[in-house]
Amino acid sequence: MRDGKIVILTGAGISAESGLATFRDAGGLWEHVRLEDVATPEAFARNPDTVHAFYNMRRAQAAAAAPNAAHAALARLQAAHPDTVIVTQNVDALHERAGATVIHMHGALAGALCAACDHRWAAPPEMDTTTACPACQHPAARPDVVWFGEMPYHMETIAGHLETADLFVAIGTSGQVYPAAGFVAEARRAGARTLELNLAASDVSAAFDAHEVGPASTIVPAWVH
Ligand code: BV8
Repeated sequence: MRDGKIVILTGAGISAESGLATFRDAGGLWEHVRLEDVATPEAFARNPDTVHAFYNMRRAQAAAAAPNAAHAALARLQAAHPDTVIVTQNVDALHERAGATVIHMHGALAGALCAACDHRWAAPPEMDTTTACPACQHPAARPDVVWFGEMPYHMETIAGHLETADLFVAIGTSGQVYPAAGFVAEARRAGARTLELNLAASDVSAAFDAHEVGPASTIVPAWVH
């Protein structure tokens, strides 16, 4: 399959069959905890222990998970067509562990960030309010993930890729979180064809030219073949 430059956006659905809970499906993360209590800077300022516990749990689950056939298929596609860009909203490392190079627009569980001096380092398996920054020793370490109300990472780079995409593909995302949910509109404006690979209709399905419905570990390898 040769579609010119392909830009792919993945969400929690691509990791669901690796055993990692999505956010908004039945049994999802937001059924057990309010995003306002664990995924905003205000929540971290208010109750860092609760936020650290949430990300420690997710870091452990992500470390115990394995990439599935969908992650492997995207890594194969990128190896065959190195101009393929994969932007992920996910904070797990399953794309990298399948051999792909990805842009983590919402950060990564593997990263720690110092809220005092902006130093970044590899997160320990468990973080808490005694985890000090190795550069400035300030105990203000936080997970290096993008919370609601914070600017996602690499937005200019991503905008450049959306401008030059021939095909934009969204995989395993509900299209409810911006600015990622707006990428399909940006790609269309730039003249790209658009394809959604998802288990169910998303909030932005109408914006896509084509759709494949099914579990990612089945429909992504079939699409990549
Ligand atoms: C910002 C990291 C501004 C942490 C996350 C308009 C424009 C801009 C912003 C906004 C806007 N309107 C509202 C906002 C604010 C907000 C927002 O979008 N709110 C929503 C709730 C309305 N956006 C923000 O705050 C963003 N920041 O805009 O900053 C700014 C400007 C200037 C200066 C400073 C700031 C930041 C958003 C990032 C928040 N962080 N995560 C963490 O992971 O804990 S977002 C969170 O939701 C996850 O990261 C996830 O990536 C993201 C999206 O969820 P999905 O990945 O789509 O997962 P979901 O469960 O929803 O859906 C799963 C899908 O998979 C489903 O469709 C399902 O059918 C499918 N599926 C399930 N199983 C399978 C499957 N598909 C295939 N196979 C399967 N087996």
